[in-house]
Amino acid sequence: MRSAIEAACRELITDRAPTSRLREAMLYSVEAGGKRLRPYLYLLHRQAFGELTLPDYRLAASLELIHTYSLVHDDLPAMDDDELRRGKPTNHKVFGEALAILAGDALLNTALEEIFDISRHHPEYLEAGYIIAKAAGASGMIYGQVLDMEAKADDLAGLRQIADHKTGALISAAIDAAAAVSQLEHRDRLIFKQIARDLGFVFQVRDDILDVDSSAEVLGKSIGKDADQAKVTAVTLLGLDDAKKLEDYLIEQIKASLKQVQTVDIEAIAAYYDTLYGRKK
Ligand code: GRG
Repeated sequence: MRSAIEAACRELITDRAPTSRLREAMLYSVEAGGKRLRPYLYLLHRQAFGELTLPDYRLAASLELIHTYSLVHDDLPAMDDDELRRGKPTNHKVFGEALAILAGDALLNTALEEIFDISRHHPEYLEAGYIIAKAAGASGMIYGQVLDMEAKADDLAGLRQIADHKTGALISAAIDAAAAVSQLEHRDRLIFKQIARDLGFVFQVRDDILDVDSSAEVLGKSIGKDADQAKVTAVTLLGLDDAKKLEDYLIEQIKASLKQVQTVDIEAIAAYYDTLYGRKK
């Protein structure tokens, strides 16, 4: 599935961006690597909820393009000012700040063009497109980034609010978009919304843990940034041991929620979630 996702990402960009330095900059960050978590979550759930069809790969790739744009912009000097991403120099270090901004913009726009294109041919994808666009926007990921910049969190509720938007929104959208296309039964859809919310938070808590408990070689990005920037994270708020306890608690919540699902075979989903818990990168 990974190679299918990566082929679809490349196709989306080469189909829509003419040969140029802009296309190069877009491909550079997408092809630098990455876990492909969001497209994989979409395809995995879509497969479990229904049956995968051709547009699913392109919708999944759109999620990865949106995620990659957010990383390119997050690394800019005006934001996190990072030099390393996915084990490579960040986009602006290679292409300059102006082109990195435009490459990020173009990745987002390419994803939205693709989602519109899929939806005009297959109206059953329209709701999924709306879910994804909303999650990426001013009440979702971008809002989360602003909350994070303003460092408003000084308790667990504040931390969760940031994580739910900055990290959780797109992860949740991947799962809920799959539910929408598959017309998942209402009760199970609500359960998966809760699961997705917890999964986004546990993913962020692990990210906070790795920032103090890993290395740049393993992660492919700078570590210790949270402390440098005096960011409030699960680790700075709770300490490393309690952050790990919070992670364990969230994992138990997800497992309990999965047991409530009635109309879906959850085996493959549960097995994949298990690979995310305690991830090392
Ligand atoms: C700039 C609009 C805008 C949003 C930025 C994604 C993001 C929001 C900021 C990146 C910084 C960060 C630590 C975000 C938390 C989410 C997160 C863990 C992102 C990294 O995602 P991975 O681990 O990355 O899935 P790969 O490279 O594997 O795809």
